[in-house]
Amino acid sequence: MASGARIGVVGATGAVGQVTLGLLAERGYEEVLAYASARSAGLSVAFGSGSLTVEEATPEALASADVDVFLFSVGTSASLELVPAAVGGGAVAIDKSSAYRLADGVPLVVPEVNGDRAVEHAGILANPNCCTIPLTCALEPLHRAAGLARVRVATYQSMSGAGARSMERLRAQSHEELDLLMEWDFDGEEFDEEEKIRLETRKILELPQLPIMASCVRVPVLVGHAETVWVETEEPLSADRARELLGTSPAIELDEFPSPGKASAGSDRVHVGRIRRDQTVENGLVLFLACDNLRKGAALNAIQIAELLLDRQALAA
Ligand code: 2RA
Repeated sequence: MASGARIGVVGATGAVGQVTLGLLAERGYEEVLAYASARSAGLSVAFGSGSLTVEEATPEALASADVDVFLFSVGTSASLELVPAAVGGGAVAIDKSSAYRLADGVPLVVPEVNGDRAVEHAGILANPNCCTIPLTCALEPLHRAAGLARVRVATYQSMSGAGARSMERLRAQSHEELDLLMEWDFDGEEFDEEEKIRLETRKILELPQLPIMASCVRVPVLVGHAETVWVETEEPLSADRARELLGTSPAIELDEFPSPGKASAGSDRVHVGRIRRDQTVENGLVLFLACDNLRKGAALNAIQIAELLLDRQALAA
């Protein structure tokens, strides 16, 4: 049983780390260790009805931890330093930063979309960006039915995507101060967030040439990312058939008017609705989706990847 495994949560005091601990407790994991930077070492974090003491995440501590799976939700540079140490100690690392997502030999996994790829790891697996995960959940059934020819996406991303401190900042703001933000790294044309959505979607769907453009903004919402998606397919696909296909996907919940509020109220699925014909192109559909970026967009997806591997190990034992 997966819940008998020993799990290390690195970045346990952050927004995603805390959701990860909550989900592990809900799923019955008992052997869980919490790690964070030196600044947070010694703090207590809630775990189920009790708490865990946070240990400092050093390469030495992770290498000697006797853990089956580490779930990393730290920044890219910390992942680059710590993940190899964790793997060197014999654990599998599931990393939520962008450090390894596009690396050859590192599966980039959304279990409902390309779960079969998880077994191809050499110690490290990557969890996609919190917009890529729901996007690929919606695109994959459409691709299987009619082939994707082109994708355009506009995102409306919540403050929790920028971390716990940004959530605090939003809570402290007056209504007059609220605004859209575009604070990702900018190369003069595109935000790195937009490039991540393109490159990760291509890798997950195994469509290296897929024409795909994203335009991202952050909105004054605490939790829950939303996206408008314009899809062109190679073969005709009616909105009714698309709705039927999406409705049978285990990752998706159909909703007439999806919203971050509904998607983040404890929902583990990607909420998809407003599925309609795109009247501007021949084989086009438009849909709207919302997803809890801390759960399915991050913590839950990583735990589901871990469980794919742990369940497989248990079956083989
Ligand atoms: C964001 N994708 O919402 C990121 C989360 N790390 O900005």
